[in-house]
Amino acid sequence: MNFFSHKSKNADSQLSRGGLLLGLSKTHESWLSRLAGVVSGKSKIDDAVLEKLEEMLLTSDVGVDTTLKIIERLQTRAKKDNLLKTDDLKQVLSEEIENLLYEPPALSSLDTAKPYVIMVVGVNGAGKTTTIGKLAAQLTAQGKKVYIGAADTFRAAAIEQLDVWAQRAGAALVRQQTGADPAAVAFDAVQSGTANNADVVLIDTAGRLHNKINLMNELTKIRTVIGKAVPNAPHEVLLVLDGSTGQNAFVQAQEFAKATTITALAITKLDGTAKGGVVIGISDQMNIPVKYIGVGEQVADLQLFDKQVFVKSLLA
Ligand SMILES: Nc1nc2c(ncn2[C@@H]2O[C@H](COP(=O)(O)OP(=O)(O)OP(=O)(O)O)[C@@H](O)[C@H]2O)c(=O)[nH]1
Ligand SMILES: [Mg+2]
Repeated sequence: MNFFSHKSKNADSQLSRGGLLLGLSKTHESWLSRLAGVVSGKSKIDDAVLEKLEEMLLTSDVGVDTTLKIIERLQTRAKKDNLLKTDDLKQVLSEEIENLLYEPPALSSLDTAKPYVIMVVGVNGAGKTTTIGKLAAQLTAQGKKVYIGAADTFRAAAIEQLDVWAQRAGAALVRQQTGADPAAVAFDAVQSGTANNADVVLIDTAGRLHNKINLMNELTKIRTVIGKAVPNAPHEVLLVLDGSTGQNAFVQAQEFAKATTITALAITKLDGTAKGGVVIGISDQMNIPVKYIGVGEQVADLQLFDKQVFVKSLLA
């Protein structure tokens, strides 16, 4: 079974019996109660209903462009079928949202690239280290050999935090002292992962803002150096975004992608917020796939993004 394939529904414990993500329940409740307001007293989906729906989506962190796209599609459908009932709104809305969401193709490079190197980046506190810890634990549980590089040498407690995750996961941690050159740590990690026949190497990096040029250049340096240890690595540069910041996460994704190479997105902390609608806007507007979502603090709460499960968890 390949963790990187959507065919393997990992971490079933996070799913309720109906196959819904429990961690999205805050967003789910908010959407359902607001949708009830949108259709209240109406039996047909008309312009007034769509106007209210537009307002609801806009204030649910879906974002302007994506909201307008959804409303336009619903308008077209309502025109075609002027008996479109408000009872069907949840169903047609689910269909249109699902059509917008981009699901990354299953990656086969984990099978071909050994080690498969994932470099994890993002702003301070977004959930990088936690995401690495969860990923490491899920991978080792699947029998993969995992190496982790502690290339956040900036924050004092960062290496210890990662060490706790590595030990829990049964992954090897490659570290140096606080203040060491992060590119050198990343190089060491990839090199020793290669020498020890690791399947996956995960590289943690320090939190940084996209507008700090020197810090962005540091990421470029780390990436280049990793490529010297293993050709074509890193195979994935994963940007971690804090989903509970709503539209702010969206802006961060755009700005980070402008400042450096990003190949995949992880959106975390969706359990603590009703702002989960942001995943729809990010998935629709970015040319980078949302690959993982974080819906809690346990290992199983990092999930491969599955658009059907996601939409069902919002609207069922
Ligand atoms: N509820 C919840 N908390 C999360 C999730 N992901 C991360 N966290 C929490 O967010 C906080 C920050 O996580 P870290 O992994 O340390 O974030 P980081 O990006 O590595 O932070 P820096 O290294 O300081 O930049 C921690 O308290 C995590 O437990 C999630 O999906 N759900
Ligand atoms: Mg960290």
